[in-house]
Amino acid sequence: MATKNLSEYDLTSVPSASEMSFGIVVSEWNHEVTGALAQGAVYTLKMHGAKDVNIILKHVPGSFELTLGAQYLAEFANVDAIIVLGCVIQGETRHFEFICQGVTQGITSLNMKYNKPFIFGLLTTDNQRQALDRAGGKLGNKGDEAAVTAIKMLALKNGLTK
Ligand code: DLZ
Repeated sequence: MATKNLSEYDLTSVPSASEMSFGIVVSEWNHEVTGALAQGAVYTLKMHGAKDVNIILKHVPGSFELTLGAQYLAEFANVDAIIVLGCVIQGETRHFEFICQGVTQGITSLNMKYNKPFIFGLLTTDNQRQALDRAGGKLGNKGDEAAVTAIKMLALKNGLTK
């Protein structure tokens, strides 16, 4: 079981995001959790220099729609990286598995198709408590981590292509 704040990181190890642009797609399902993830992601991008004008945030109905929402942002908004944020909580049926598999495969494919970072910020938990612990609770905020990952992946790409 995770026992530490997983979002703790060395602030100085994160490159500047001042010249980067980001799309964020947020699922409305479990909005108490996903809203906190989104808040963390936006806060962290801005803390590392991203400008408001370079952050586009859009909502989709559920986590299953994150993949297409992310593809829309890649096609129709001129952003450098895209972060998807959702929360799937295990229920009594196998729905959970299908959504998680669908999003995982979908986001992986988008990374390859567009050759740009699509960051996987999907919580897949047994219950709401575990989700809240990872959305600004005692185990940090996966939205913060997704933001840092997006910045680092763009810096990697920029370092190789510019
Ligand atoms: C239907 C459904 C269920 C049961 N559970 C969740 C969930 O825990 N988290 C989530 O983000 N979405 C859930 N959904 C909705 C699906 O993601 C999707 O929106 C619908 O199946 C319509 O495609």
